[in-house]
Amino acid sequence: MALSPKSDDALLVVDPQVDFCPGGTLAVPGGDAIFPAVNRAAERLPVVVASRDWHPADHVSFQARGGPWPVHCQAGTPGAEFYPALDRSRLDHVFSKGTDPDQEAYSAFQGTGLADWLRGRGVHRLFVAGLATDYCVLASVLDARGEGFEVVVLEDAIGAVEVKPGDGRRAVEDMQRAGATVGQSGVLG
Ligand code: VGL
Ligand code: ZN
Repeated sequence: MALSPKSDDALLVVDPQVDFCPGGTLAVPGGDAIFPAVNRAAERLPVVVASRDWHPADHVSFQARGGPWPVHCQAGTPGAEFYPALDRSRLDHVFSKGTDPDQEAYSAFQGTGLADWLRGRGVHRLFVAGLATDYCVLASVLDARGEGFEVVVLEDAIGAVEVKPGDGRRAVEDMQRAGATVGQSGVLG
């Protein structure tokens, strides 16, 4: 498969937010290091969208409600903002997820209308970047495959939480098993 950009390509940047970067409440180690590759891909692809984790204060995934995570990406707070190194000028649309207090939503496709939006733009192949490899990137890639998109995961533009060591590698293997291709942002020229 030729990985050079085509007119029916898009880039999905999953949750490139302050709380998922060093200093944030749910930081991905080295999460801030993805942005040169993310911005490079965004410059080269004709359609660029981002998802954002956008939780209410009493979200079911928070430890106060018995969930696995500390408070993160609370809608409207500084931790939920896009990380400053992200070139937001390239974004055509932003999809908010996890907004229902009683429902977890790791995937950028869950309850957002993203699949129909992309089809409406004539997109067939989706490049995927963002945070975190082992949660929201994984879930988004699996849903993208389920929706029938070709998927290329940009390995230098993703980062894993690694609650357990090896979670990132296992997540990439799961994506490949689902039919995703893995490449580097450099393939885009
Ligand atoms: C995420 C954990 C909780 C993610 C979101 O964006 O990968 N991970 N909420
Ligand atoms: Zn979340």
